Amino acid sequence: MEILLTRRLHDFAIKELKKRHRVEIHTGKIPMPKNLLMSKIRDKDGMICYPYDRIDKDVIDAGNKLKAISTFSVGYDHVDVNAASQKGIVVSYTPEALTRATADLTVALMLDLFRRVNEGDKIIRGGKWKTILGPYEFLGSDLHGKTLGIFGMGRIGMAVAKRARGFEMNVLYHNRKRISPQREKSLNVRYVSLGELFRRSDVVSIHAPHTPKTHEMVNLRLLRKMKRTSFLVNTARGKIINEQDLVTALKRKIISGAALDVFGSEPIKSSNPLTKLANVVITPHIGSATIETRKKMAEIAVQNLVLSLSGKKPIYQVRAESSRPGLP
Ligand code: 8YV
Repeated sequence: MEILLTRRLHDFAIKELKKRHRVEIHTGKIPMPKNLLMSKIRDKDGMICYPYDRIDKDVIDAGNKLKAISTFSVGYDHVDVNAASQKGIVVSYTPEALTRATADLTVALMLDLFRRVNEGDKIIRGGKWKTILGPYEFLGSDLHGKTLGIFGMGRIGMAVAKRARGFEMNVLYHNRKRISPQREKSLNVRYVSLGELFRRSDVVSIHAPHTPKTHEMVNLRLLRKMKRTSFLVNTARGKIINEQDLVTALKRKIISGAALDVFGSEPIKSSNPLTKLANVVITPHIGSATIETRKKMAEIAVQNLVLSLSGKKPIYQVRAESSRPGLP
């Protein structure tokens, strides 16, 4: 069969695909312009795509022979799953593989906010470390005893909760559905409303999927509920936050700071107002970017595609939800 990779993948993964199928790898502009994507998908049976590829209804309809879409990600807000399922196209993804790596980065960002790691690095590189710091200078705060609010208690949210216990933090959470009492007990987490989560937490960390419901859900109204000393961390999807509102909240010191791995539109430009704010830590969407995790993701993305194309169930299939028409 004919397969499209919207960018190069690990050599072992390409070799594996080539054992059974003909593979075309896009090497030009990333993401592929929509017209090019629509023309390339026309004669393909399957594809491996990424979160920045917008696989909307037009693209899906252009894929006359398309049977399987395998995304190299846990997020699938870029694929119109309903449009695909209506045409019998199997959509698969790579959860689990990246849970720990993303949770680890979340903790790294949280530590950076609390202990001003990046800021310290910048001070030294900027030639501004002139004297040994005194007892009241350059202070951060303890993680221990602080309240972490997890918005979205799925796999990654739970992995973050586990890590937070190691730092002796109190953990609150909000989720579409409350998790079981046994799970709450073993994770040592308490369910609260979204408003309470933002009101009571010293740091709120986002781990919800991006859906029409969560689109720009974190806005000024919600940010105003937070304590002036609190922080926001986002390793999920940028579009869950209204970025302009966040900039306002950071500029007006409505919250103390933010650490962001994801943005409304990526890559962000150096002119983006977030890059000008001292109370912001930013990383270039690296939640899953470890050698081990990306290798595992490649293995799964390939297996998902190969299984789907041979008419079998992929390892991880995305199910269509009638409540989620179109793309957010
Ligand atoms: C990306 C991600 O897939 O899993 C997700 O949802 O956003 C990431 O793991 C990765 O950065 C490659 O684009």
